Amino acid sequence: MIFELMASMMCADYGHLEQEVRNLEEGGIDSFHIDIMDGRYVSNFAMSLNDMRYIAGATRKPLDVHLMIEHPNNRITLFLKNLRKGDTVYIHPEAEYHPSATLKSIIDAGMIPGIAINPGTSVETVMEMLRIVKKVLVMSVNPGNAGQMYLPYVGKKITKLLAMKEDMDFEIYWDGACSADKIIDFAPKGVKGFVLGTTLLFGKDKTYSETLQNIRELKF
Ligand code: S6P
Ligand code: MG
Repeated sequence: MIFELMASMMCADYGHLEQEVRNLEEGGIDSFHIDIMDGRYVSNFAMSLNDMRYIAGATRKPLDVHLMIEHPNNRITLFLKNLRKGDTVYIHPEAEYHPSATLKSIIDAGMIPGIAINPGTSVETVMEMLRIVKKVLVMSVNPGNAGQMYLPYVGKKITKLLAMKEDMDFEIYWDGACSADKIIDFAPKGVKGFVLGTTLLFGKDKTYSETLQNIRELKF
């Protein structure tokens, strides 16, 4: 079964960031998930523009930039000019007055446009944007922190999105508390990729190569 695995880099060891990138690449990670937080849209500060720039320079793999910031349009060029064509940029629609205009800037810069949907956000409220974006990042925890508990009511929303994705031409990605049983359950249904953080990948007694290989060998 083909699905993508992204490493949530806010969970990495910043004392050895370049080595972390190398080890994840060697393990076969598909892309690097960059959680940018401004302390306003979410209460936490996670990665910064500099962190993103550093990782962009340390790898040729795609970046998956998740903007948890207020009014991303005010700052979008700062991010876009440090990314490569084919990288993904997710915004949270409720953080912007005119989210479709911000998505257009992302598209015009050659990046893949995405929206991130919070656990409490209904599909109905982002319906029009589903026709603009190529990726929908479904948050299965509230944004702001790694290491939270999965919120089970999100499963029904994924089922709803799965029924719409062909017609509206987008792919679904999972972010938050991703465990092996979630991949076993949702990859065969059509969820295209999974962000891996502390639940499955970081801070374990296995190497990244071992963990990623175990995931690739899951029985469906
Ligand atoms: C949360 C952020 C996520 C987390 C990821 C961590 O605001 O968007 O990308 O970093 O969920 O994974 P885990 O397994 O620790 O929840
Ligand atoms: Mg994220």
